[in-house]
Amino acid sequence: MILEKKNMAGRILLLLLCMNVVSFIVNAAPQTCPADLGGKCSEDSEWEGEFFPGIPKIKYEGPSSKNPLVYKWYNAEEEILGKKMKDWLRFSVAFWHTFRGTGADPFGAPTKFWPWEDGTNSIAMAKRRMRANFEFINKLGVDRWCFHDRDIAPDGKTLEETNANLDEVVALAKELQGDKIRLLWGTAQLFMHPRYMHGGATSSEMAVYAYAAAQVKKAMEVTHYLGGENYVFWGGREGYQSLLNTDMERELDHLARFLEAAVAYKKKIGFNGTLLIEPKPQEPTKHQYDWDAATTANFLRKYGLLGGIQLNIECNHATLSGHSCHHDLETARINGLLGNIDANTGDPQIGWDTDQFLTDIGEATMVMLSVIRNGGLAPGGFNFDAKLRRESTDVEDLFIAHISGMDTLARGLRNAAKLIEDGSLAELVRKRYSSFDSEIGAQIEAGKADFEMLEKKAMEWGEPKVASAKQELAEMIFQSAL
Ligand code: XUL
Ligand code: CO
Repeated sequence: MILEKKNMAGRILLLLLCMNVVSFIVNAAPQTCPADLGGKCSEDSEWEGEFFPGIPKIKYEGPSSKNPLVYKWYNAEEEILGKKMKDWLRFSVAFWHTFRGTGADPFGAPTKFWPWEDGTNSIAMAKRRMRANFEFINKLGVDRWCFHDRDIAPDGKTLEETNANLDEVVALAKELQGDKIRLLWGTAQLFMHPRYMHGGATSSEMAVYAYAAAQVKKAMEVTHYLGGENYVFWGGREGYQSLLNTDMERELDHLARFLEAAVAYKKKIGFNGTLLIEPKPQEPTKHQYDWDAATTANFLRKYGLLGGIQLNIECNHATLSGHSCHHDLETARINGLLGNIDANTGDPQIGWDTDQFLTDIGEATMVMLSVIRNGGLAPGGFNFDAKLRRESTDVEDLFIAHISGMDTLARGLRNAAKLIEDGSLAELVRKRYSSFDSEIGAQIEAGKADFEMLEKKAMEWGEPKVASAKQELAEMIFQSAL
């Protein structure tokens, strides 16, 4: 009997589904409030009260605190090497991970069901998420955020409608930013939609190139409107899956034309932010054109784009390209291109972009050595392009992850400052190259030593004495600062 009833209900559901009635019922009344929220969400879809009611404003308590919701190393106003910690670090929350990350992976469904989400991608939902974002930023006590156009506002049926959706959400973001919170950077998402399957600026389809240009134009306009300090290009699909069907030279030429047009448009609208390219070697494409800092620097040099564009180095991208984060930071820095850091780390055993919060103090210290040598990152900063693990599902985990990432970099800053103030590491390096401080060394470095002269000297001096590199001593000095 029970079985019969179930069968009957099943048949009715199937029938309704066939008639598209079920989806009609769902679509007819787009949800604007979570079903189980009771009084928290009113008719006009505005959220009442706090999004993070149990979380206080995060304060500095110092290293001896056992409270997970305080800073132990990051003390925003404290001065290190003549600059406040907050000005060295310029932290930013990445909207896409913190507010659009669902925990889904290629093998599993979403695991995060934040209380303010209603399962839709409506404008009302986008606005509510934006409010959650700013409450999060305020409670965390950071001053900056970053976004992709499509993660803050839903696609419409046409580009005009999509732009109007974006404008509506951006207007709210502008209001919520007030005069305290800044947009570190905005960017256009040119990788999710199927139209971008061959790339945006490097697509084989001219109409897609045009669509990508229109999307970037709009994203630059809203970034400018929000007072953005930078604008980022991450070419997720600007690369190839096979060289057999790809005209690499033509695609790279197109990418350069695209960036030239962006530089021109930036000037036209009076946007003074820095344009940044974010290198990544692969994922989702087999080969991405902006493989690493050196490849991207060469691309900029070849196409005469140096001066107009800098680099946003992401640690997990650097390690995917076979370098350390420190290597890519130094490569960017010595080329005068270090503009911003996407702060995260990968996993030594997993071969993809795991986007984890950095917790390795040694790595953070090396990162901060580069940042200090660069004189800081401004107008760039540290954007937490990092996400919770799929299995971390509490709202407080969002706070704990950011606090831990911020404390790690703050600790790196303190350690790097210690190393610089102590001076023994710099002295070790200086000594190592001291033979170039001689008269002939100075001539070599000035480009005034020809081969004939050097041959004469080599014969006169005989077999050179070669000193130890002192690597273990360097490692010992470095460790002593951690
Ligand atoms: C992807 C990545 C992006 C960029 C912005 O690996 O890092 O989120 O930072 O498009
Ligand atoms: Co990134």
